[in-house]
Amino acid sequence: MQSKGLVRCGVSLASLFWVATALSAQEEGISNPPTLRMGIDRNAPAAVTGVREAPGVTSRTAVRQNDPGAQLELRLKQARIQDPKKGIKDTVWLRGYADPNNSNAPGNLVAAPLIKALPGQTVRFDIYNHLLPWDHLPDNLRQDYTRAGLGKDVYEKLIPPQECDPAHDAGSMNTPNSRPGCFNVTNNHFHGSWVNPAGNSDNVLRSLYPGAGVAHEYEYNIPADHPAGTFWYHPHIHGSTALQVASGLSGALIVNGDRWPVPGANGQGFRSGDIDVLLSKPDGKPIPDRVFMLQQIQYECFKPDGTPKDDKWNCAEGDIGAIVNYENLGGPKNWTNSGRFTTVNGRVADMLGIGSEPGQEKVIAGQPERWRFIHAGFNDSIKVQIYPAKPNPEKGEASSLKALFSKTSATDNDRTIARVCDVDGPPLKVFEIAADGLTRYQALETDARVLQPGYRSDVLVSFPQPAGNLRHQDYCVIDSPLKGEASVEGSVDSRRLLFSVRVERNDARPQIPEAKVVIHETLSSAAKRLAADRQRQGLDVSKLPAILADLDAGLKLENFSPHERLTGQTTREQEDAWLHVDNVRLLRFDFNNSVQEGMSPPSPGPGIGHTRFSRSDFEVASDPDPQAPWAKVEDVRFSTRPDELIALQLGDTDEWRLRTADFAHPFHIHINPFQVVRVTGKDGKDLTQDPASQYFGMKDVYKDTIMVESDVEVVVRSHYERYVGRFVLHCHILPHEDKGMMRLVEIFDPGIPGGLDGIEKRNREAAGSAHSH
Ligand SMILES: [Cu+2]
Repeated sequence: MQSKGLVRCGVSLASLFWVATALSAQEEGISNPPTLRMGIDRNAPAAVTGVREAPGVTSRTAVRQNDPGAQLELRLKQARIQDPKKGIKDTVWLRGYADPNNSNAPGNLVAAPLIKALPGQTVRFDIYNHLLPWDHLPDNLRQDYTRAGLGKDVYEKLIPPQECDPAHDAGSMNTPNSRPGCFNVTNNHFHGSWVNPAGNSDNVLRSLYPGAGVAHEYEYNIPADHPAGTFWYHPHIHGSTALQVASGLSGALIVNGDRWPVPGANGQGFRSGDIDVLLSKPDGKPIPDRVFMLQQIQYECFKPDGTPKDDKWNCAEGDIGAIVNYENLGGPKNWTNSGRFTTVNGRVADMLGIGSEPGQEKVIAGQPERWRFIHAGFNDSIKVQIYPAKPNPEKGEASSLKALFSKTSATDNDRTIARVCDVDGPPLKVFEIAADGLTRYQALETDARVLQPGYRSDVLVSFPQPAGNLRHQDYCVIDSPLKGEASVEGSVDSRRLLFSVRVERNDARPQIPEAKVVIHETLSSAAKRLAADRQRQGLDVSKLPAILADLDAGLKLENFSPHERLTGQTTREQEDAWLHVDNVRLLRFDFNNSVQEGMSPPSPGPGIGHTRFSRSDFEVASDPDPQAPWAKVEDVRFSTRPDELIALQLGDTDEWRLRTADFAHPFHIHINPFQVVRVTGKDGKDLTQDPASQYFGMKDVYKDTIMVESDVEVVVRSHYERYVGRFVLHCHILPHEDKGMMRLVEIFDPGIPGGLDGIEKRNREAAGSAHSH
């Protein structure tokens, strides 16, 4: 169909050749990352799996032999990454996750497998850490590496064995003198998910040492009332997080839901629905659902024998790309100088809507799609904007953006974008329905989404019909410049192509209305269709009129937003009425001067200061001046000392006032998300109302990660529900976290005698007596 259409319209031979090439090469074109094969859930009741009815299968061991379940194998993995400087693919060997159950998954992808989950499901998988010295590797891995031309000498240069004494686990890695190291030790974090932080769930204080055949079992009990949305997972071992995430160890975690909003018990309140139910086509099937893992893999080049090259950012034929330590990892200048690109599902400047593999469905004009962006890097803030390609900017180029950008270096990107993408015209409008995976109260119509490290943004897009008789129109999805103080790079960068898109003519609907109308129509008709289904089954549909009225009133999604408001409805006066706030917490990032000292143990080092006012203190004390230097706040590097623990109480709602003493740092806290109350600039201006600010449209939005610009106060509120235990908050510039910009947090059950004051007092006393021994 595709090539017939092209022939009929007389598109140039060059583009025909290119399309044919793309179709024949299985690994060309952007597709969703492969899904982790979950296997039989050996802990589920027999009725679900049928396993226990199988003859001879009676014990847990037998079940395991029969079906090993989901596995993530951490190992050195070969990937091929396009280097547009030279227009060739580099061979890189990185710490990566393989899915041993899915041999069909493209082997050269750096992105980790996508994990799909449902509310109420327990997600179980085993991590095997095979980052072992050569002589301890399982035979099959040693054979794999040898076959791929990687021998013992080179292998041990790429992942040198390191002394990581288990006795020092909580010590050497997690004390005030902590420093990066132990790059072959790992663990796992479900970023943004609301789950148990302890045991073998979302426990980032756990250490998985390398060991052949050792299955580290993870069990994530996704509660039945967990919101559906876009989350992600990555290792979170202190001292190694940045190195491992920079190697591509991050994957999407998608929670799908099919809940329809219904009134609460006794008619009080309501149970929110999942936005997923509104995102279906007239035939009831879901609209295209694209996942974009944005990774920043800053590999260096090594000679074929594994020795470092002087020209570390230019791999020649036969060279090996790898990330071996922190020496050249991260840092604004390093990233820019490296010429590396943000990869999208492991691809550099590739194209969406081409190819014929599963997951490479075409993008059709006027058919809405859900795009889930996940910022899994830390080197570069990303401002996503979508522009049409210019019509025939130069002979042949209009239909081969992919070919053009696969050979356009980072430094040439800005010029080439100006030449072939219509960046002088308006960008495409997108509709953000969820921030950090959590459905907004109202979709935000915008022409740009700023993604900071750790952020997610779910947007709905609908492309217009290609002009004239053209069969397709291409688009440039670019990373536009951000001002320095708004970004992790700290300086204005130039435009880069993230990926291009081929949009096909919609023959079934010649006249396509504007995107807002298409999206409204899609959501409303899905609501009506599903309500009719429910009505036939005798299920509650009383929310339908409110849902439709909300959609009519500017795509409001009140019934699909999973959290209740912790803020006053609109005004500062209402917010300040302290209706729900138990504690006010001041928190400040402070990098001090260690940035110049490299990664040797810096002193005093980056840290996060924190101080707490209980509600009663706070009402007596005067409102802390948002512009004051917060002299009382003590900066503390990551530590497990009890007196430096931030103690929270289950059931409390706290207000967090976030600031930075130097440059911008993204704040992230595990387990419970927070609601943005206000973001105040230096002049007292509310930046959530300023279209030029990255905070625009963020008022009342729930998130788990938020950039704290210098000269800005970010005020958020969080309610601690269900889960007690220890976890962390930290800067999501991961090398900062590894250097100590992280704090230990613990949620305690309420009712402890003396409350939080008592815990803090006891912790101080415990630390005092520990020191005197
Ligand atoms: Cu930071």
